[in-house]
Amino acid sequence: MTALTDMADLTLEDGIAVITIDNPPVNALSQGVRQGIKDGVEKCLADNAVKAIVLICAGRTFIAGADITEFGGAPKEPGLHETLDRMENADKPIVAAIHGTALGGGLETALCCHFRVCDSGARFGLPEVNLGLLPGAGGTQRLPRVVGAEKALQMMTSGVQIGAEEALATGLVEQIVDTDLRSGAVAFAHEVVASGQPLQRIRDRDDKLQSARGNPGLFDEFRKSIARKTRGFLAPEYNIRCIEAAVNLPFDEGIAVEQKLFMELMSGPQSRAQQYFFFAERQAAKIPDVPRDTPERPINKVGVIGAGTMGGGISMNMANVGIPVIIIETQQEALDRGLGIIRKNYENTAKKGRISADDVETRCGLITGSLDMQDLADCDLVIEAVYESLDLKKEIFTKLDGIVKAGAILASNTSALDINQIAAVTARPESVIGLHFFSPANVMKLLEIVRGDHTAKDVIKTSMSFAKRINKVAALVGVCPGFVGNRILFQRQAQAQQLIMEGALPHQVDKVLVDFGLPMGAFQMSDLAGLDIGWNKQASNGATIRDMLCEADRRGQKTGAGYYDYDENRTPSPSALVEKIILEFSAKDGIDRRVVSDQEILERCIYPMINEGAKILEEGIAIRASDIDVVWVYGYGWPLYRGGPMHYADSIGLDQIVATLRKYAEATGDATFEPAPLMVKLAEAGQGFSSL
Ligand code: 3H9
Repeated sequence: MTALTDMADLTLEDGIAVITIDNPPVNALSQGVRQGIKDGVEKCLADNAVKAIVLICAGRTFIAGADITEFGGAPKEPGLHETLDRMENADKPIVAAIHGTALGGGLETALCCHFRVCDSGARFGLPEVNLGLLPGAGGTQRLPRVVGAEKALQMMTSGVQIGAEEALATGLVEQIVDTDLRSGAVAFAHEVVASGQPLQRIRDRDDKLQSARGNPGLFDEFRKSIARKTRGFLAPEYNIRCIEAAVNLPFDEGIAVEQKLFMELMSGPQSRAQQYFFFAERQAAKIPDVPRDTPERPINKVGVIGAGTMGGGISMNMANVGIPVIIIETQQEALDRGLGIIRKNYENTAKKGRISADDVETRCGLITGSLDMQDLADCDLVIEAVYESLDLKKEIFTKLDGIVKAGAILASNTSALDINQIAAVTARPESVIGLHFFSPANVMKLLEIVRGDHTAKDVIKTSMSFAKRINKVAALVGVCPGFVGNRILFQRQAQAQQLIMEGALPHQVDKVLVDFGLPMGAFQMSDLAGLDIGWNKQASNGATIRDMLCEADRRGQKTGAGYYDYDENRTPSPSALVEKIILEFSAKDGIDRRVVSDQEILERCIYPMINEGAKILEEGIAIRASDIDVVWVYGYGWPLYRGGPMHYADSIGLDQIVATLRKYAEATGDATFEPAPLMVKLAEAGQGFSSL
């Protein structure tokens, strides 16, 4: 064996050279890998004893892409293009042997080999779009030449992966090896040599592009089909343009289009934000005082208290990954309704073809119901998901403590209440934690995990791993009203209310927020959640706009009216009645209404959120600024291409945020605009949250 670099080595046996990449954890195409491949190929081409080359990876996966940590730095020789050109132009066959995930630059590397074999678990994808990019090493021109423009459009605009069988069917791989991958690939290389077959260079093919050439509407139809999902993102459109170039231009011209668009994306703010977020998400899994090797408690059975919208959604998460769940309700009718809704949800998913009819039965079979809390005795984790009443939650936890086996974790899905007070009613506060799911709980990716004063480290570790197991992204936060997500949301909602008193109307505020990239505005969100959350009919005396709307039975979407009027399809339209109520309120408070600009709406809704984020950091409620961004992207649909509120603040400059907050503090006299000391300190030092 010859070491090529510290990330690659070469062996030669019976005429077949094997270049092995070893760059844990994911064999990214770091400088040492590129150098190793290039040097290895050149060595083999110069050596008459070598008849063919196999490119394989050690560890858990084939090359999973370019090394993202190298992005933005000075280019390091050799470049990926140069390396891949050397491979594709080689006059000896090169066979890629693929296991794990061949992604991004990894798949592009494989596409520059002359043949590809894989094991049965291999997966393939060009996920650059998720980093705000497009495949920049020829992938945009080569993938459509292998799988066709239609499939390439789908893969490159979503980043979706395909498995080995599909790769074989589309011609992306020549063979699935069912023995040891390395020996299978070497045997394949021997066959290629023996047959004397010509080397296949994907750049020279265009048979798979013919159907797209005969279908001029293909691209615009495709654009329409993804418009809603990709609103605001640049990269999907740029990927499409590259595939159009692959279809309509010669290979080298297509590569030139790819290069130009790649550089544009790479130097733009969207990709910077999306790359930042890639690492933010992974960073969130790391808890400084809870080491990786902290033991975990086994979770084989889960109990959920409450069969309402949240309880039902939460339960589906477990059933989706094969964990049995028991749901507890107080009334048979409520239990039946909850179980019925779960079944309906699954049936709807099956109708869309996303799961099979068998899956519906399997998942529903994993969810049972009971009216008896004693049935929770053997659960490893119990998640309470009843309405937000501290007294009720305390009562439930007192009971649970006497029923559930020792060592079990007791969790509350509260979105704002004090976990410490809930834990204090039990004899095992170390086993109590907050698991805050976001609605719809079976869809939203975020799990805010709330650590109480006494929560044990193994309970935190178990909860973080459990989140991953049920396909959630977890962010660990501390106890304060509203934790990280809702505490920041309260600021925005309060400003939205204030803005409509001063002169804006709900639809104007919402439009600004939606144009910014959020999935819905402040008032649309209130209508969706229900204006009567926390509203008390008996105590209501028309003191707020919300009171007035609830008293008029305008309690949100569910009653067909709230801040907006809704038609039978729940399409909102501005309400003349609501406008009248708002105007009366302004008059009553002696406010002289004025025209509020869109810029003021944006700054007054968003900057106090950033300010609250800074306070949250100061208080140690969040571990890192990037964790706050994870909460807002996955819990509230903050546009990924803006990275999250804290990254957004850094991209604008904290000095500017501080100055703007001070301007509003002075103009309104509202102390919430006073910038947090931490932010002032960073701004004065010319730094951002990312420097913390
Ligand atoms: C590209 O290829 C551009 C080219 O087209 C053009 C170039 C000219 N680089 O996710 P995990 C780290 S763009 C550097 O927890 P999993 C990650 O940060 C790239 N580091 O594991 C983490 O570090 P740590 C296109 C990377 O098993 C560790 O590896 N490719 C990279 O759940 C484990 O990661 C992609 O976008 C990287 N490329 O999932 C693929 N990838 O332990 C991105 C990972 O310190 N990667 N790391 O926190 C993935 O999707 C997943 O990591 C993968 C494994 C599915 C591979």
